Amino acid sequence: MKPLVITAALVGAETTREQTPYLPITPEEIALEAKRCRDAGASIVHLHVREPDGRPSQSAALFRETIERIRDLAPDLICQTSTGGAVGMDVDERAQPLTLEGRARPDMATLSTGTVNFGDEVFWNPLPLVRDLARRMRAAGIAPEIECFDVGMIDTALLLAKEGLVDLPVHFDFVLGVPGALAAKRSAIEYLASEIPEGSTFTVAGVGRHQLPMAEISIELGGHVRVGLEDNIYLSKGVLAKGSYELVARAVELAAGKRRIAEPDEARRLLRIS
Ligand code: KMH
Ligand code: ZN
Repeated sequence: MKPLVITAALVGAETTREQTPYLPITPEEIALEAKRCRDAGASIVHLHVREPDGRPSQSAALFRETIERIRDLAPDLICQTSTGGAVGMDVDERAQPLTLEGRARPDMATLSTGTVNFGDEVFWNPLPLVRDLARRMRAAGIAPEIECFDVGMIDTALLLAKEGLVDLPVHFDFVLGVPGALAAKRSAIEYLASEIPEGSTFTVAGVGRHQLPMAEISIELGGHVRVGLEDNIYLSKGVLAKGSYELVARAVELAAGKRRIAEPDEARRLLRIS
């Protein structure tokens, strides 16, 4: 059976403790949640961090503490840091996790390749900013995951490859169902998957109630999956997930008989992460 890489998006920038008491906030809470997700079948954790009061942050110090704690508890997990941060952050703020070295250096980081409506707000990614982040990732030797919230973002990734800022093949994440961006539907995944360059890989992150249905379609179509409280807080209608680990466990169930779950070392090879 073809291996399935599961990413757990543990925190995000938008989910609040008011929405769910299970959202991890401190580095210790995030690391414990990462370990639970690793045990449930995740090989990658997508990381944001929060200030002690819950505000979204891209603080290098908070990322350092979080990643070091994760490496203590789950040494083989692939740590993928956000460079999107929260809407309204500037590029230097967003790029802070890319400066980390030693044990705290992330294995991978997100690279959103276009500006997009994000609910009532705008997630601002003009080309000079995207190039700047791509250059910083390249200089740090950190593998990008191309975040596509809309179809043209694949084309922009190809432009960056032409400019020598991104190596092909590359790993994509199709984020589907953000209000104002590309909707979560099977035809969107089929189209996006048909557009990525030869040898590239993709993950699908469905937002809100679309998370598990989109994961199921991606499993069927040979893609990988991202689940977790960043994108969806419910295990089923009206039932809060007690953590991202429950959503990881659900993804494992969805894959039963169709895909085998990749361990982190295999995920590293599949997604070309050094
Ligand atoms: N919080 C969103 C505005 C990423 O992690 O790179 C951006 C985001 C994408 O979450
Ligand atoms: Zn994120």
